[in-house]
Amino acid sequence: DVVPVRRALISVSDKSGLLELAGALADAGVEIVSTGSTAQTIRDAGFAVTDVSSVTGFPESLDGRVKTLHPSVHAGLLADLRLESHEQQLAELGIEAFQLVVVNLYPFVETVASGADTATVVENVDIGGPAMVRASAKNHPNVAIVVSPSSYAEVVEAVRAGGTTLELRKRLAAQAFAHTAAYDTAVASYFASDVVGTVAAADGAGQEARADFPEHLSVDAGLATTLRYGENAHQRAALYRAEDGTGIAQATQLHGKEMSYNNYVDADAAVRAAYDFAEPAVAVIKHANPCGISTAPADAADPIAAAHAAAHACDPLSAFGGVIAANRPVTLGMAETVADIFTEVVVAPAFDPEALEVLSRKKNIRLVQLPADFALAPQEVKQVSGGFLVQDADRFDGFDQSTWTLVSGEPADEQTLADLAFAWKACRAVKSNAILLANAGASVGVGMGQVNRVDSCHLAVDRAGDRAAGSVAASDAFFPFADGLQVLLDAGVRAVAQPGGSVRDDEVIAAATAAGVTMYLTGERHFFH
Ligand code: 93A
Repeated sequence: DVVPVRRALISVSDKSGLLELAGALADAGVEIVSTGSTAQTIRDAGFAVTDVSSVTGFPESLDGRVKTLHPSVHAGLLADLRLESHEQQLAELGIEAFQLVVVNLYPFVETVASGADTATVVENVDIGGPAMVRASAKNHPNVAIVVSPSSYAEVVEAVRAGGTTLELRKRLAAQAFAHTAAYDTAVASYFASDVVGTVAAADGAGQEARADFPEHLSVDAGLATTLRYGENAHQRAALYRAEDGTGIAQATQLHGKEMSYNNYVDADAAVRAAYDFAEPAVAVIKHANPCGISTAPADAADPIAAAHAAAHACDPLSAFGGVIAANRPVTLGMAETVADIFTEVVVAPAFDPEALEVLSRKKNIRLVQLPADFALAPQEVKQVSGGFLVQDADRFDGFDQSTWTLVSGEPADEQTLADLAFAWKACRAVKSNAILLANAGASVGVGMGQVNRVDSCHLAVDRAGDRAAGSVAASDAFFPFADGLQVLLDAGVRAVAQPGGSVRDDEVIAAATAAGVTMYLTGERHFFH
């Protein structure tokens, strides 16, 4: 079942590793047939190459839309040479078979993510490429199909050793079909959703809202998308994109059902939380609050997967149906874990191709990609009845822990300081009154949105369970009395960071001191409502 390679068809958009491959095939005496710019690249490097147009007897036409879509190519891909009749027909037709096909497709997902206009996106729907990939994969008893530069080395080795084995060709065929399936899923999602690429005209509600919109945000009605409904099914809604190009409104959906109003709100909160960290970080959000936030241990092999696992572990019960943001590309490792958890949305700066493939198998999960130059919006707008409130976004720009004041206990060691810095930043993503317990760069208990700080402390401690003892705590605003802090001290926290500034700071500090617990005042409040 070893098939020696005499003739290869190469047509690639991603030209990485192409010349090494062409050189190795040329050395092995393989004839290379190739398309447009792929042929040019190979020829420029000094290797012999046959233009596909001389095989088809037909020029590459319609701006490249028709290059390889021709019986002279496809009969050469599909002939099953185990059958005498196929061999005979090829001979009669004067068509030569291919034993190796190397194709990667027009960069559709990347083109969508770049914010290209609809015509450009549509032009990047590859037709001839997937046809060759699927034909070759079907005919794997005769043809080896390669869709990724990461397979070049293995295939070259096989060519040199006398040919490809059935085991290899079958494995490559499986990758090929998975690849075209994921590709078509991305294309289908693009066409199915008007959130993506095409900008729907705002409806009447949108136009009226536009008239009242703060002028300095320069929102253009042309940049609006009508959403299916608002927070509830009976409310009309639209998304307006600010012209400054910042924030979640600029994200591109790669897969899944249309983004809803609530999805946008939660995705925004998730991104705001994850992007507070320079190191790899993941936030899992429900109802605009974190179920968990985590960075990755320094020695993690797959940092973003480790960060996700720890963020999920904080409160797995609440994470059901959550919205996840990662501040690094989603890896296969992270994707495999997420695929097992019911998740509404995953937002990230990128998805590794294998991760996209795994997650795209889930019909309902929404995969949303942030632009490469993503920045959070510099200002926040909140609607109150009859008007808008506008404020500078709350940021940690120039975060400097050395400005904190030690007011109780021993100075924290390096690990505790790092944990306090993490807890302090993570706490900012929690709706007030916010208390966040953390350990080893991950939240272990979150108390959010209560109308008194004591209840938030109880909630954080209850959620942390036996992880409360030995954790560090952060509070988004000062403790007005010692009672809330006492809940944390009784639970055994080892250190606390809070802004200070209460008229009863002395009582609060005395409680920490009596418990022998380290406490720092940060001097800055981070309410989030
Ligand atoms: O426009 S197509 O759908 N029509 C074709 O006949 C065709 N043949 C190959 N796209 C086609 N391709 C794609 O062109 C390949 O999948 C590959 O991504 C790209 C390589 O073109 P070039 O060699 O001109 O860069």
